[in-house]
Amino acid sequence: QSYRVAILGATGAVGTELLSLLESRNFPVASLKLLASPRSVGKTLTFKGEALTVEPLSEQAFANVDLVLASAGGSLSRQWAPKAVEAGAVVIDNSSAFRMDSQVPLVVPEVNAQAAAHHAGIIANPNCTTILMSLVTWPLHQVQPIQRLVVSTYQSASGAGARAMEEVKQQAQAILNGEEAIAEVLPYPLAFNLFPHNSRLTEAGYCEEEMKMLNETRKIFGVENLRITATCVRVPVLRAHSEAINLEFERPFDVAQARAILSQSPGVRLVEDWQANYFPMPIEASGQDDVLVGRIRQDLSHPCGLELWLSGDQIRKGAALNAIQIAELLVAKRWLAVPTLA
Ligand code: A2P
Ligand code: 11C
Repeated sequence: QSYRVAILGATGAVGTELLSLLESRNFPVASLKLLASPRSVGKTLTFKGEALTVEPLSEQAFANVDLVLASAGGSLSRQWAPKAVEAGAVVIDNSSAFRMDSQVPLVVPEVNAQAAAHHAGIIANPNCTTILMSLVTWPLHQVQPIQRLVVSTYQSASGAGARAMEEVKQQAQAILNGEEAIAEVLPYPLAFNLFPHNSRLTEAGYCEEEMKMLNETRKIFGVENLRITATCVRVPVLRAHSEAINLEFERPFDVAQARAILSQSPGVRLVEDWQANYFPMPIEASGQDDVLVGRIRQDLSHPCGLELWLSGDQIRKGAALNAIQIAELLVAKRWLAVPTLA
């Protein structure tokens, strides 16, 4: 069996990766519709050697579509995902619009695949930093429940979209030419700089990106009161995010055991050469499916603490790959249907 697929936001950083993963992973595509803004309508993108023309969003766009992969931002998802479901499609949504909705499963297939069984047409793809962190910490949490998690992120420009990636390159070029770096997409120049994450600040003093890490991890793990805190920072890297994670357990977690567990965990690759001081780096994580983890060590400030470091491709496992894995899961389990009301 094959499926009629639409990509909403097909021309974006995540959209183009969705297109290429549908092809490289041989997803059973019967037909493919590419949707983007009026700016891109008429452009062509290639799928399996065939040029497909980008179409506009419209009331009719989701007719005769089984699966929508949405990555055009929260407000468009909020507006269009319910219409797509009404038209009979299942939506895998990469935006934050529905993630905390109790009717909407929030899924990292290696962690909580079963949650996807109970959807009402929309399944949410978590925030990228949250996906990378949960993939790496879940296997340890299975052995000993995490008591407290402290994370600091080093987030690439790609998290702010294709235009932000272009902007940071132009800024670097400008600075090398002795010119002024201009910031239009991101709030400040990112080249040769960094700044606390550019999402809106909440009253508690955390930005939205940090709150997403807290709330989404609790939902994915199914641990409502998980003690977790985050500091998110944008760094001048193009497409892979990195994270420094401190975990506290009830009892000491043997470092060799943690290493053995992570070297066998799905979607994770252990990258550690202590002699060479060689550990995960965003340039090496870019374009990779696996999240790279390493620098696993005992926290010297706490007998039950563990430190680790990861780098993962924000556009792949942080977004498009996770969404495609959810789609593959729905196909394999025969969950790719909008439930009808009895
Ligand atoms: P476009 O390329 O035509 O602007 P990114 O996250 O990389 O910035 O990508 C955002 C995606 O969402 C792009 O494909 C973009 O299309 C699409 N998009 C933005 N605004 C709209 C809109 N009003 N209608 C449909 N798609 C949109
Ligand atoms: C970033 N993670 O790097 C963000 C972008 O909730 O999907 C994606 C925000 C989200 O800026």
